[in-house]
Amino acid sequence: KQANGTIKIAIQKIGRLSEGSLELLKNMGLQFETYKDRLFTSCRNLPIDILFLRDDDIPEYVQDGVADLGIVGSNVLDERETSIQRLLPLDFGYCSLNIAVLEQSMLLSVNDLKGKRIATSYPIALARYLTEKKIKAEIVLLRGSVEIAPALKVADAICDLVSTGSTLRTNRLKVIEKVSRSQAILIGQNDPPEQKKQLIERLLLRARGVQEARKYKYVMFNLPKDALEKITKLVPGCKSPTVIPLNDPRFVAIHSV
Ligand code: PRT
Ligand code: ZN
Repeated sequence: KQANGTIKIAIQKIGRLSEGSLELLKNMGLQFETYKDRLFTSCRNLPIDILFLRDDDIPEYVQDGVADLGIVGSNVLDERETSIQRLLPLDFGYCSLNIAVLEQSMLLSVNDLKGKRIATSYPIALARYLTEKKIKAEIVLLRGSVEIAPALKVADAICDLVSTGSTLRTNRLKVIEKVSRSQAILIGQNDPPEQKKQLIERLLLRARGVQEARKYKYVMFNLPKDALEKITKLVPGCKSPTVIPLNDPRFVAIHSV
């Protein structure tokens, strides 16, 4: 009976989203072990399996129902025609898809790209952007090492993800346009199986809880009693802070969210 109801969550095996994905699942209260080279692991405390996959495969796995939930960069979804649900942005894995050219290039904006060649691994997002801007340019599809295309004269510009910007700097490239932004996102099926709906809802609730909790801090400290009025204005808490008397009557402790 449990086998049917087991939820499968697909996350990236090795890469930029792995750590954030594992951290989220742990913070959601899932208890599991991870070992290098394992393709999946089962949770000890809930009927949940975690699958470790290449990020590019995750949308298909979710769409086909092999996985019930998945974590991918929204940029990966933007490149696909999959009918899946974007359930929750996860606030990690931030990057942006940018158009860049060699530092000494005369190309200064998207308008200068008419008739030029732009190398990218993200042809759909780029084509959409160019259409929007009414620019006709040639898209050169590369699967990797896009950043070296201008130096090799394979392209006049590139359109690639940037997070720290160090890859661009190393390759003497500068950004001239921002195409889109991306972050990790929790995805699910459009119409999940009936017997799984309840657990999926519960997991989503927990994921939202983890997201919410990240916005708050719980602080506690001691202070002289006569500073209390001033301090409560600074740390008002959700409703009002908890104030606890100390053994020394001149001081109190304050607890506040
Ligand atoms: O093996 P698998 O296919 O799973 O891994 P992958 O190599 O395809 O993925 P990975 O780990 O590189 O990226 C996974 C996801 O992380 C992407 O889909 C994005 O949503 C997100 N992400 C965030 C990034 C970056 N930042 C990023 N900077 N993905 C890729 N990059 C690349 C970029 O293409 C460029 O080559 O990193 C380089 C630039 O980085 P900076 O830091 O030098 O600017
Ligand atoms: Zn990939």
